Amino acid sequence: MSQPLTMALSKGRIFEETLPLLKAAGIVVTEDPETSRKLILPTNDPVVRVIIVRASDVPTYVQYGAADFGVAGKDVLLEHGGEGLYQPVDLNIARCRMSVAVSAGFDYASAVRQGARLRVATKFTQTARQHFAAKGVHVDLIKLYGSMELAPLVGLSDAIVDVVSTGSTLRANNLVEVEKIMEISSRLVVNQAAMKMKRERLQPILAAFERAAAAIA
Ligand code: PRT
Ligand code: MG
Repeated sequence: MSQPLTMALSKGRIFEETLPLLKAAGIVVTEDPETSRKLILPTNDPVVRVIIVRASDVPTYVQYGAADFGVAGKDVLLEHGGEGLYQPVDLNIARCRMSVAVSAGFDYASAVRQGARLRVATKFTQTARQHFAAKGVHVDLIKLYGSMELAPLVGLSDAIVDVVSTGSTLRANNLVEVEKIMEISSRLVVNQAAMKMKRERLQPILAAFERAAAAIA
């Protein structure tokens, strides 16, 4: 008797970088989410399927057991809170850093020193709140859902908190990275009930992911 398994992934870099890990576990996704309109993708293993969701929705699907496991960035997991999830493996994929950036002319050091209220635009309000609270800096957080780089350019905020990889988006918009908050990579997340009930099916996949991830590190 084989238990069906559902894995939640987002399109783009997480899907692309998870494919080799799946391959190490003997799983091949047989449709391409970039060209298929299907949200449920089959694999070569009749009991394993992949659902395609927004990156920030992966923890929610796994938390409620709509997916048994999935892959999510640490940035997304910190905002979600991790309730109902095991995070057994750091996959070392989709690596980037969470940073503070400001307009090239803005004197961040004095703004922070003088104890003025800093206006910070971000999608990552939990992470930003914690970071500035730990520094004792007063902030007004402005929640955005994307294109954070625009906010300082049009006077919506003094600073942004965003993930950065090459830094070319910041440079293209005349922004400067003034503080690194943390390194980010993607984690395997597993529903806590599934970890117990479907352990037999999940364990070999987790082990293969762990071995493949160690090889990337
Ligand atoms: O796109 P959507 O709104 O659905 O969600 P998302 O942007 O969170 O999804 P996606 O697929 O873009 O990112 C998934 C995960 O990849 C994130 O949760 C991060 O953990 C990780 N990751 C790694 C990144 C980046 N690198 C990255 N560069 N996520 C986003 N970016 C953005 C960055 O914010 C910048 O605006 O890409 C842009 C270009 O970055 P530079 O520095 O290379 O120019
Ligand atoms: Mg994106």
